Amino acid sequence: MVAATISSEKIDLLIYGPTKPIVENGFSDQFVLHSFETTADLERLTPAVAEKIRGAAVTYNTVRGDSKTLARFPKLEIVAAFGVGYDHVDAAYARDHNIVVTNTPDVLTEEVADVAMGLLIATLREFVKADRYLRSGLWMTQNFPLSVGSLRDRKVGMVGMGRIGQAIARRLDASRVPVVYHTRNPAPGVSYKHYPDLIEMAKAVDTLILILPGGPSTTKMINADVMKALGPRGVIINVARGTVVDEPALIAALKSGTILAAGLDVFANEPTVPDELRAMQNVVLLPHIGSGSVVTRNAMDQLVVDNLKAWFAGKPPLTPVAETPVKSR
Ligand code: A2R
Repeated sequence: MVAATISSEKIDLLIYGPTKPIVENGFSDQFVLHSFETTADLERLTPAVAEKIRGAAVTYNTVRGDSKTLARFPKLEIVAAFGVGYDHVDAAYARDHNIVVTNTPDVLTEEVADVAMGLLIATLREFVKADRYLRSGLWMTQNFPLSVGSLRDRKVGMVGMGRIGQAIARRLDASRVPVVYHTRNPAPGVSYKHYPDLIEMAKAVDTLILILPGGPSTTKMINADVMKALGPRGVIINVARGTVVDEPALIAALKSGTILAAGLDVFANEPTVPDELRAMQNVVLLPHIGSGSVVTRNAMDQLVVDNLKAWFAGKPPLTPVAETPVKSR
């Protein structure tokens, strides 16, 4: 792939997804922005405009850069996706059609790791239940029951040991919690024990933290067999993608006591969360807030803008995804 050269011509960009001030205000008048907030809105796009689009920002995963959508833009050179996970953009199609895809790694790593750690402790020590207990006035009559869960007697198996996985593992180190991990290949420079086999790791630990990409290679990999191997003290924390977990199997395992509890920031069919999960006491449920602070979301929006600007200034994009590497101009 060759980066575009600088030209005096106006550059037409598609801005697809929720409105973001940093994106809307981030481009000079060399660019013409065509903004569409939702999939339904995009139907208003005329073929004449589609024909001119050379770059696209996909500003949230509520809209999809699937092959059908990307195919509408014959001159498309680059898709800048918001988020580190980009399973909502068809990177294989982009690669095959000479389109670069970028994501927003690194700027959210520590934020998501903070949320993973907070969710783990909230799940084990039952913070949400304790908050409700206090507000209801019950503390006036008796102390909150001791929590069955604790970080003190746990061993964590990380599923995924990339940028965010390593940031979570550092926090677990600081908390004196033993860590092992499962990935397809041992992570370079990582000294924790590596398990090539997920079931073997699940048998050896009592807690799984999921922090790996969504998509076909990971769909429902946390299934009933993994939960059974984890056992009745088992706790699952998911800050990856809802698709990674077999959600009906998780509900069944939580109900039957096959595992103890779960902390979930992501769901299979967001924003719809199964009523059965919502009714359970042994789960903590968050509305996909992993990177969701003002400071981190601003940094992610800025990286979307900076990738597009770099490309149209004739430079390599800052953070191309693995499927569409661009190493030099
Ligand atoms: O399998 P490897 O050796 O490529 O290790 C990567 C692991 N991973 C997998 N592990 C097991 N089975 C798979 N099929 C599989 N596919 C990928 O996930 C690596 O250790 C980790 C991904 O690390 P990074 O690319 O550095 O991503 P980062 O920044 O840590 O974010 C992870 C995910 C995102 O893709 C979103 O789904 C979520 O966190 O926010």
